[in-house]
Amino acid sequence: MLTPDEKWFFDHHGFIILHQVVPPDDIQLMIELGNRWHDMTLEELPPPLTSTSRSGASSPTIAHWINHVQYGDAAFQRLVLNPEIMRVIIALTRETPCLVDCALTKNYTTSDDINFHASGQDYGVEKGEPYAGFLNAAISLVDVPPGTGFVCLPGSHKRNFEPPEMLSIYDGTPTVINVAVKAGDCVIFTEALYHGARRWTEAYPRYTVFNRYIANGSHSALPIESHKHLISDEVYELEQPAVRGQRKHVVDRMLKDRATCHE
Ligand SMILES: O=C(O)CCC(=O)C(=O)O
Repeated sequence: MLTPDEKWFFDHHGFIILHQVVPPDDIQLMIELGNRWHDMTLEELPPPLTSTSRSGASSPTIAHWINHVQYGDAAFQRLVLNPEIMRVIIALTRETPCLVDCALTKNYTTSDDINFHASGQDYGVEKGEPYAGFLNAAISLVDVPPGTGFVCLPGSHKRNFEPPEMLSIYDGTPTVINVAVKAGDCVIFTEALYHGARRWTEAYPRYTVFNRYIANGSHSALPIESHKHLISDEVYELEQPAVRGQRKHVVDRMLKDRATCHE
């Protein structure tokens, strides 16, 4: 599922970049939906869409996100099941992914910086294969030029030592990497990696879909039983708890599709 070069890159850096994995029509549609939903008040959002960033607990200038967008349109479900992204997610979760979040974030030039943070320490190499217990697939819907957007401390996912406290997201290489991407690119990173985001600089807003997956267990937010009719059976199954050693039908189907493609 992962090439030797990809395994090396992910193990070394804590992230991997997949180029041009989303069809342009879907990118356009997701931006249009983003514009519509981000202009709505919390009460106007079509259920079960919501925005935990607007609960009042966060800074008003935080880069706002809309949660559960996969229930809002099939384009986000296609992204959740994107074969190229899932190829990497399936490999890194040891074939037991559970989708725990699907959020569409909009950054303006006035949105706050996001300082370095990380979640969990669930990263390792087992029998020569990299494993990550908590993954984020960040799909950019717009071009993100150098100097703005995603940053990380490469290698920090190994957590052998904690990073110095004084590091800034504006520090340069070799300590801090800033990842420039094009619309349709996806950065998959382990949440164990220290990461953040520099202030947005462009005249157009930055749109990113963050699809988060875990390799074991589940999250209380998903699936949303009252609205399961809005998602496909495969997305619903992907939201079911992940159990080590128990492969979901959707994963079986995707592995079979890949095998057929390579026959
Ligand atoms: O905006 C970004 O690229 C980083 C977002 C982030 O730090 C997060 O989702 O935890």
